[in-house]
This record gives sequence, C-alpha cells and structure tokens, in this order.
Amino acid sequence: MPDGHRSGFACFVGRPNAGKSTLTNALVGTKVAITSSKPQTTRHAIRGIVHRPDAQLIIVDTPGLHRPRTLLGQRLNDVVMSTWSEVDVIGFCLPADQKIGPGDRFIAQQLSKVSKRTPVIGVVTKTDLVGQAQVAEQLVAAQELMDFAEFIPVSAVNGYQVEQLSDLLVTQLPDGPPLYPEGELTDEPEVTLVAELVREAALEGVRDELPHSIAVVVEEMAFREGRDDLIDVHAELYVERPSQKGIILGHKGERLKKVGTAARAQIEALLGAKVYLDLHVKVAKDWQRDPKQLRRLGF
Ligand SMILES: Nc1nc2c(ncn2[C@@H]2O[C@H](COP(=O)(O)OP(=O)(O)OP(=O)(O)O)[C@@H](O)[C@H]2O)c(=O)[nH]1
Ligand SMILES: [Mg+2]
Repeated sequence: MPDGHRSGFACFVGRPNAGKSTLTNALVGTKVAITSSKPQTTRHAIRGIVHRPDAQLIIVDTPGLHRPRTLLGQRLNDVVMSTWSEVDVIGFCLPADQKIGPGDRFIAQQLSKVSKRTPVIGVVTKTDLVGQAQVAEQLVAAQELMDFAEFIPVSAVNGYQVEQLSDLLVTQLPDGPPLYPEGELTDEPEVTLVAELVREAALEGVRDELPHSIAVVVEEMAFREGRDDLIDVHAELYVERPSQKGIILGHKGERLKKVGTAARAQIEALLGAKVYLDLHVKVAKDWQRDPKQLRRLGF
C-alpha cells in the first residue's frame, strides 16, 4: 500500500430525482445505477467504486428519501438511514433548479442526528440547468438548511466539478488499503444489473403511479447450449393491476417490444455478448403493500 493511501465509503442522499444516481455514475465513470426522470428510481443501496492512485472511494447510491405511502416506500427509507451509519462521509444532493423545500428540511433534520459523527457535504446538483446567479442563491439557501462541512456545486451531465467532488469526498476518508480488487466498478451481481436495465427501459414513457408499480426479476440467465457468444435472459416484469399490464404491453404488444429492444442493447453492452431477451409481463396484485410479495421481489 502506497503511503497515505485512503479508502472508505461515501453516500449520496437527497429527495427522489435529485440526481444521486447520475452523479454516482459520473464519479465511477460507468453506469452502475439506472437513472430516470421518475421519482424513486433507485430501490436499493448500490455500491459504485472509484479507483484513484491515492484512494479507493466506494460510493453508496441510495433511494430518494421521501414521505412513504407504501410498505415499499418505508423499506426504501430504512435502506437510506441504515446506510448513514456505515459511511465516512455523506453528500446531501440539492438540485440547483428546484427551491429547497419541506422534503429537504425533513432530510436535514434526519441528517442532523448523524452529522456530529459523519461530515455532511452540501452538493448542489444539475448546475447546467441554471445560471450562475441561481447556483449562488442555492448555495446560500443550503447554508440555512443545516451545518455542512463543505459545499460544492456540480453537474453530472457536463462534468463540472465532478473531479473536485471526488477530491472532497476522499479527504474525509481514513487511511487504508483498497477494499475492492482493481477494476471492479460495482459489487452488484450481473443478474441484478440486467434486471435494473430492463426496469430502466420500462420506465421510459410511463407516467403517474405506473413507474412505482414496475418490478423486474431475472429468472434465468445463461449461455445458450453449445454457444459462447449468445446469452439467453428470461425476465419477468411485474405490475400491480391488470390495467397496468395493458399499458406496458401496448397495442398488439408493440410497447413491450420496444422496451425489450432498448433493454437488450444495454444488456449486450454490459455483458459483451449477444443477448436473447425473453420478457413477460405478470400481475402481482398490490405488491408494494404486501410483505410476502416484497420479500419475493427482493425487498
Ligand atoms: N441536466 C441535468 N440533469 C440531470 C443531472 N443529474 C441528473 N439529471 C437528471 O435528473 C433525473 C433524475 O436523475 P437520477 O440520477 O435518476 O436521480 P436520483 O436522485 O438518483 O433519483 P431516485 O433514484 O429516484 O431517488 C434524470 O432525468 C437525470 O437525467 C445533471 O447534472 N444535469
Ligand atoms: Mg437514483
């Protein structure tokens, strides 16, 4: 281990849609977490690993903290708060294009319970969407929110200050050797990544309650017999009601076909092989509120 090498954990918190997953991907330099314009896209704590000559920084991307309306929502909030005790530094993401509101104050209040022990950095995200003056205003407004150790404005889309954020997080890590092997970018199992890519494709173009109702499980994933260049993936896409199934399928199944094509391209890029994606839609009635079904779906 080189002298002064650091290693440890950081996590991003913030309202749904604040840009946590996009920022995680920008720091890691590859897509480890799916992103979308729908709130509550992230549903578990995802580790992305940043390898630097001077440090290994493990970023834990968490679901957006929100007022829960379902058992799933409660579970997601639990995931977020239990992560706080396991990290060396926390980045509180505040989108530059949105006024700080009750949702942010709720998070600040929760964070104040840990901020004595764990430094919290105020991260103003999505700076590319607004002018400099509005970024400055948001930084001032953030200062009222809680006692931050540092502040930094960033944009994951144009890369503004992403390196600087990495530096800031690393200064808060303890000395230590790398915790993950060189080149490993996430500890997510491949089947999970594949299921997430299907869900990301399915979120495109759906509205209202439907994004929340979608869950994806990969039932089988294996090389086709006698082939080392073709992987068969069998996935089930769950919704909560028969009417939702109709929307996902679309007229004559056209919509589902598009979702499958989009997902397949992403999965092929991830696995580096041709993929045959067998995708089915099933109804799991009100799964978001049902402990038994939540367990089966991995929550
Ligand atoms: N213009 C711009 N858009 C961004 C930026 N970061 C994220 N977005 C967009 O904001 C939306 C939400 O991004 P996510 O990264 O999924 O947000 P999140 O905080 O992980 O959301 P949840 O997982 O639902 O809590 C997506 O449509 C992103 O493309 C940014 O730096 N600039
Ligand atoms: Mg996310």
